Amino acid sequence: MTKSVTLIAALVLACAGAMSTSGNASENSKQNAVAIDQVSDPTVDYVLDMFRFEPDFVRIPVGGKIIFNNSRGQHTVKSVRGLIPEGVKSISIANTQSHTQVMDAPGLYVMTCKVHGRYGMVMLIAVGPREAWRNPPESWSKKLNGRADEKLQQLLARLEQK
Ligand SMILES: [Cu+2]
Repeated sequence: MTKSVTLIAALVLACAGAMSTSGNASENSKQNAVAIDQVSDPTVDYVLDMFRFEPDFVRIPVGGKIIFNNSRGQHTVKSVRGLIPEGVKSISIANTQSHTQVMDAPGLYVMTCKVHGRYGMVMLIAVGPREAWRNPPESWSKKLNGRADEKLQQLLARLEQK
């Protein structure tokens, strides 16, 4: 009796284990892929929100993926020269509903929309843990101007929060 109960329990556990393994796998791949939309919303009161990436600040692990959605019409995604880790190829996305970018190099990535960057359409991606960043903010020599800079400063303030 005890033996058969143990056996059944073992079988149930084995099944649950198999199920939770596959469940975790899909969850992990989801966590490692973050979708960022590009939004135009002329009804908002706050000027920096009119053209925006959503979300505009993302932390992902090294090797994580960003799915850039809605790079259409006037919206584009463009890495800012000097504000991505050294040695990383510049990122430029346009005329596509969805583009998946694997973020292999740890560091900070400032991205903008070529058309709306001057209205503050700027976003920040932090890849990997701070200790691993190749280009922490204190190493930056490049500055943005106007509303783009205003927005970037807000994003950097959020970077400081845990
Ligand atoms: Cu845009």
